[in-house]
Amino acid sequence: MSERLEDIAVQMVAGGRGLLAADESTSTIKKRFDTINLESTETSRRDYREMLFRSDDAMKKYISGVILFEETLSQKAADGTPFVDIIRAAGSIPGIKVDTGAKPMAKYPAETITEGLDGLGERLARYYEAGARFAKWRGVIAISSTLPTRGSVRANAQALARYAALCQEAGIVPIVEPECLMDGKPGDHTIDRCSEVTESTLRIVFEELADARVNLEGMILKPNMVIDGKNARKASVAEVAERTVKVLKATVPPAVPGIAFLSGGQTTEEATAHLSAINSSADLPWLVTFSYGRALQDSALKAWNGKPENVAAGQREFTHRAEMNSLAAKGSWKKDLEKAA
Ligand code: 5MM
Repeated sequence: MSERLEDIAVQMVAGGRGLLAADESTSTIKKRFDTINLESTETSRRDYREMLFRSDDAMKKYISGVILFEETLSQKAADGTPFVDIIRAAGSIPGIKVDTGAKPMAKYPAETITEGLDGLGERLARYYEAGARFAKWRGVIAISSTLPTRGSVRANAQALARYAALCQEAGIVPIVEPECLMDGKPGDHTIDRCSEVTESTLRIVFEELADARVNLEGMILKPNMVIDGKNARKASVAEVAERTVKVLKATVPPAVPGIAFLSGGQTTEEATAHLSAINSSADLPWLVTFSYGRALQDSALKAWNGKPENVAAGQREFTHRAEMNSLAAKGSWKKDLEKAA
């Protein structure tokens, strides 16, 4: 496998394959497990993730890489095989979330700044040794009638750019994730407001990436789609696709090899339908795929329900969602395929 950043970046988004975001921090995975009344322990987290990573068909055909939480990068399956080896054996690339979370931003009420830059160079060297070839950092941008502020967008964009430069020096492809929240509070913003905020955020992010001398060919962008807030009316699939493509074309240079969307609180089927419609648009200058957390995992988590006898059922659900999203990454998903399954 090539170790050039540009080649790894293309491998992450090409061929209708996409990324599995399995990097839930300990507090987020606890929330997910609460929905199935399962206690979050090192062992239950291992069992759940082993179920996903050992879904052979899904991993080989549809998943180009997995974003891991630090604990999982060095964790072993029940039989002692390192997770990194299982992921690699399926032809998929191990990656790691390296930010330490979005924290309240001083003097900016209701906004956050993502932390984790101190000592990041040394951590990246260790993650590279452990097998990670890409990383992820998520900046969170709140949307309301008065937010975000320019100060918070600028600070988050600068942190994303510093992180991306450090990754590239360490031989690791940075996933740059500026998430303009669909499901923040109050979440009643219109698609127009989302479009305006996403466009100005991406402009600032690319300014900061240029100032930080980040090589655009050796990175992946992980943006939100342009969509109504979770508590607002729902625009049609065609409108979400059209408006998302318009904003991305206005802001993302074609030198960026790939865009891998987050799902952000959309239902599993919405996230697939939107991705497929986006990929049906003409003349996209980048490869466009998924980097979903909830939209790939929700149904698998429910089917597994924390029980060893349900591993195969969980894997079937995961494989189905991965296949549907792979079709969407080629613009060829159809609703009937869901019903048929
Ligand atoms: C899987 O969730 C990721 C980690 O979240 P926390 O740091 O809060 O635990 C998250 O960053 C994720 O990678 C992206 O937001 C995409 O996930 P969704 O569920 O929005 O597709």
